[in-house]
Amino acid sequence: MLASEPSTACILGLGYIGLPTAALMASRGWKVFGVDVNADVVKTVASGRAHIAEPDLDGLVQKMVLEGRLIPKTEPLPADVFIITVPTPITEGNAPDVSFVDAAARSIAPHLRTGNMVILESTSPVGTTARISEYLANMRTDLSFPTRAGLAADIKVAYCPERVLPGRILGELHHNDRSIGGVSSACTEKAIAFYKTFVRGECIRTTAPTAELVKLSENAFRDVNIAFANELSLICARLGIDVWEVIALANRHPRVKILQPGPGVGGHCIAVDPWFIVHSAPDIAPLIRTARQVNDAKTEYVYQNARALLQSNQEQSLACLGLAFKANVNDLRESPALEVTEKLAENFGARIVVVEPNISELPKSLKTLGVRLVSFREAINLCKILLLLVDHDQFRRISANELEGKIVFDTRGIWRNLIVSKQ
Ligand code: SAJ
Repeated sequence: MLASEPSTACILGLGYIGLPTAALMASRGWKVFGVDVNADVVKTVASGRAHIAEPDLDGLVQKMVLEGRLIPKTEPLPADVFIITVPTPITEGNAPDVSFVDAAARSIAPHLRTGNMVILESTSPVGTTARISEYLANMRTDLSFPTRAGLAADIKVAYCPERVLPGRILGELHHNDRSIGGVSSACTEKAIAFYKTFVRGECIRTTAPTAELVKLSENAFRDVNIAFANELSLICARLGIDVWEVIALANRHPRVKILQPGPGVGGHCIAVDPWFIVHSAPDIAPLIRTARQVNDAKTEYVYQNARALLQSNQEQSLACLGLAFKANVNDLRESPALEVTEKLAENFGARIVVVEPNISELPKSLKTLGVRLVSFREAINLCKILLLLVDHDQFRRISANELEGKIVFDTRGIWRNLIVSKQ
């Protein structure tokens, strides 16, 4: 860190982005107050552990807490830089819910001093950064903010989205390029100097609304492309063609890169963020909206087909292989695998067993329906029907012999060379 740089930061929200960012900044010389409204999270971090499973995070958190550089708190404290990394979910009607961002802004308002910077990292609808600047200006009339005072404002406000991939968060936080948009150009410059203290990727100047839309566009782009693959998988199933072979061969074209079909799209980002764009311009976003619907419909398709297999094999059990939203993570949020499993369990109860190597306990919703969590080997011994929902590495370690005599529904195509799979 440069000697002239400010040295204390306060990060609001110790989740998938906040905690790794706090630990990484602490390791680059910052004194970081890590704030979370959940006292259990604060307690876990204070004991030197990460409450989320992410490679290398536990060790780094432990080291930074022990060295006194990462200080977990339930309330914000005065700092040079405030970074908001709280969740921005969607409502039942697919509208953005920015109430956690507003609450975080409210909580830092009393601590702001001239020279401070507020950075929003949460994925947010276009206009949120300027709105937060106004929100703070109304709470702190003794200070000036860039939406009203421009370059000379006492407080600088900027937007800088994260774009890290769960499973590779620490490395990507350090190496990914960042789009950084201030409410004024002075805010942008100050935010760039800040990120350069711990990011090795390029820090690129833009405006706050552009940076907000860049983040949403990245995830909507991926969602639309996965929807294409999922739609293709339905077409191939009807025509009796192996979709994975079609994609592999089409991708030999130098300008074609089709993504992979699956049981739908999960996680807290790609299944959510496109709705922020649709919400901001509903009459002119039919493609983005339809992609969401296509991906959600794929989950229903998988459920209906698995249900039919159970109905036509009355005496048999079915193993749901994987609950996580994607391969090799323990995150079950917005997981299509979990959704399919819950619906099957509601209808078939104890005929369903689950294998999820990344968790030690089933979610309550499944436990109460009589579903058991078993090992991969046990599931193969117990069940005639195997429903592959997540492409965890462990599920790749199986031989053609072990699949013999099984009814296999492989939604990820990882066993396509072992059997004639059904997508
Ligand atoms: N999926 C498919 N087919 C594919 C690729 C993914 O069905 O070909 C599914 C996955 O199984 C999963 C979902 O899509 O259910 C999302 O997985 P992902 O690995 O594509 O993305 P996330 O949600 O883990 O992280 C994304 C990333 N965004 C992009 O790649 C554009 C990440 O860089 C962002 O930082 C993150 O969202 C975020 O926080 O917004």
